[in-house]
Amino acid sequence: RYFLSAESMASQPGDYAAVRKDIAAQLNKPGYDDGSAGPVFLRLAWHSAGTYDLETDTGGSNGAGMRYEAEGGDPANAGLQVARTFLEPVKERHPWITYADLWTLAGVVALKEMGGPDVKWLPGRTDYVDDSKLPPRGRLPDAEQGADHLRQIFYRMGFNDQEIVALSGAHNLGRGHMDRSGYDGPWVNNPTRFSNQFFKLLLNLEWKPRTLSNGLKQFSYSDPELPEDEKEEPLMMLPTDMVLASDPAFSPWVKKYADDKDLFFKDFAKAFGKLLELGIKRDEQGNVTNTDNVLGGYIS
Ligand code: DDH
Repeated sequence: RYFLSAESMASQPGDYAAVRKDIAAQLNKPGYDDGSAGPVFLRLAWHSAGTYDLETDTGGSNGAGMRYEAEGGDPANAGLQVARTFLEPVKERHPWITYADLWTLAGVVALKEMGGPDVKWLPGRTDYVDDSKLPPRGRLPDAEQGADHLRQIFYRMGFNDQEIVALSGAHNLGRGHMDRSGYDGPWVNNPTRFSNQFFKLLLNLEWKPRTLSNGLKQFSYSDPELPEDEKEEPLMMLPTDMVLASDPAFSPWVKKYADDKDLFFKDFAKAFGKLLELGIKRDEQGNVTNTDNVLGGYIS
């Protein structure tokens, strides 16, 4: 017989359902942004994985390198400590889960809770940091740049043009923060609900260039029909978002996803699942084989 104690809140190693539940419980954040930690969880998952380089097999979510200044202090990751702090109580309840698994799973759970598709997720990432696998800075995309840059960044991870567009649809969620990236505002009116609205607005609104006080350029839309006192917060697009609509190979996918939400959800789920697996090697049972560590994982 087990006696109930505070410890009974904790879970058995491997009980990912319990972790999922606790991540979901962390999403509701009244007073923070648009009331949800969901968007910043998704961005944490993406930035943890999006440093991967296929050619050198460096970077990626394995190792949770963002815990350290070299990666966590990258200006591209500004603000993501907020997400990591929100997840700390979950780690405390389930100390057996690695940060690398927790952060990627948080993205998957957040997406689903915000109305998005199921993404296939497998555990097994370790928190062992192999110095030779640490990504240099500059691996994540720079919003001020153009199509060549987007291709260079995403081809490096092994994605194609269609996958670039699908993944970029994540900007249906969340917002730019002046004190993080320097950009300002949400892409859509309901930034905590996943949909294909980002693509629809990208194609259908008249976006006006706007230079922010910090010198960054973004594109802006506010409804000209609304009287001054009813004006809502303007919507925004990054320069790299606008490129998706103008580039001849990207734009057909923008149109497809604007027209077909199911296709977008299916393609997003597939590409996001692939992103989270970059650099993780598994055997046929799904067990990770590149866990050359005894330090990572759970030490009881
Ligand atoms: Fe992004 N993103 N992202 N993004 N992103 C920002 C916010 C969010 C770029 C730049 C920015 C993806 C691709 C790109 C999310 C998910 C994803 C911000 C604002 C910038 C800047 C950050 C801030 O100020 O807090 C660029 C450039 C690209 C690109 O070139 C393709 C991808 C692939 C994803 C993904 O998840 C698959 C999410 C979610 C946010 C909202 C975060 C928040 O806190 O809200």
